[in-house]
Amino acid sequence: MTAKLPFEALSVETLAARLGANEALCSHIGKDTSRWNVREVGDGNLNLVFIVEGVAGAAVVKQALPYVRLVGDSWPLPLKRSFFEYHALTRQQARAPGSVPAIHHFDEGQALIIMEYLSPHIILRRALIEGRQLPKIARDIGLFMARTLFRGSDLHMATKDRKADLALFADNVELCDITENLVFSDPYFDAKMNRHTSPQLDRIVAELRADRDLKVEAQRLKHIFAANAETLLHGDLHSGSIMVTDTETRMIDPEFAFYGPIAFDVGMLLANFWMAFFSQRGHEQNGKRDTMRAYLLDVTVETWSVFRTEFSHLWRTERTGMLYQKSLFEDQGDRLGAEQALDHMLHQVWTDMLGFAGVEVHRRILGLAHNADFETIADEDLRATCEAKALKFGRHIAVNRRQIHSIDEVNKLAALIERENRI
Ligand code: SR1
Ligand code: MG
Repeated sequence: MTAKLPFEALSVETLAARLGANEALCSHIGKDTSRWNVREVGDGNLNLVFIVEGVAGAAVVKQALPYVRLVGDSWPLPLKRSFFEYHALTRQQARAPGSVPAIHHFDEGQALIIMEYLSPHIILRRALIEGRQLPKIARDIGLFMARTLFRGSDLHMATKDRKADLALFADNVELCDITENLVFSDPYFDAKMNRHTSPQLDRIVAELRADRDLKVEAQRLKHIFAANAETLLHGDLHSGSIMVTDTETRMIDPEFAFYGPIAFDVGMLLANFWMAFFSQRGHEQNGKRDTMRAYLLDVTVETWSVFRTEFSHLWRTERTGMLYQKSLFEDQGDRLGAEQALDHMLHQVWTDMLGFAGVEVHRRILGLAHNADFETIADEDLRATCEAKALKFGRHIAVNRRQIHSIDEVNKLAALIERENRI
């Protein structure tokens, strides 16, 4: 038996020596390490990401660090997030084949995953900032969400398997804690790591922190997030966790995976499309972005529609779990009962999705982890104008979520707020 080596962070200089004997990596890129070219490309908040190219191909080596990369070693974070990422990727691949990168190797002790190098894919957020209209994202992401969220729940899984998975992912405590604080609480008080475009947004920030209805709603959503262990979530499904070409869409980075409410992934994702929409005004140096704005709203409509349609299809064809059993409905000739229950469930997902989207918008403008959509707007007054509109929109959909009935209604509001001259 080989002794387990203590964890050691990789570097561009050490990677070839450390992984030169790794069979999985060598089989994908070639074993002549003298021909390996290693680049560190991680631009996320948490991990190291290397692209390793050899004579026979390329691969990605992702390694967790024992702290939050964005903040430094003053904020320790367990390496086990790599374990949860690996297990989430295997489940997502089984439930939505072809939607995530292929895994070549996982080393739990070194917290590293060797996986497929996606090329010429780029991060979706970057594409949207550049004004690129990707034709397939709404369909691909809508299907991914419906398939993973339905098939990871008690609607589909054997309850014994779901409970085992629930227990496995329940240990992803520290990453849940990040979301619980950063998304649902920090934006609404003077938390230490918060920042915002100042002084332009100071007045609005004070108003939001004094907004009782908003704070009650944010805590209600936090309660749902923490207590409603419905399905295995991606847990961090924003446009920075998706890689695209015109013809392909792949979801990456599910290290925040845990059992939570279906509506969370959907809300976080749509929030990032709405933020891309509100940020476009800041990216008009080379021409107006009217068609890009229209495209982004269309993407939200199509994503929600594909999600609903596929979720409904799976409900009718794969409802094999312990919830809403067919023995109570279809087997008694009561198809209507099953459809009624489906409508109720989708209505709940819709209502909660709006709430999660609202608070996601707020935390990306007021909290620690901001979005490049707004951050790359160099003119601070212009950035603040875009951000203020997004904040207003987020507040409306979070607080009024039970009174909003369609995505067209939401998008009409977004378009109205976006065209306002005063903030
Ligand atoms: C301290 S981590 C900040 C954020 O980065 C990740 O991508 C998650 O979105 C998290 O909330
Ligand atoms: Mg990430």
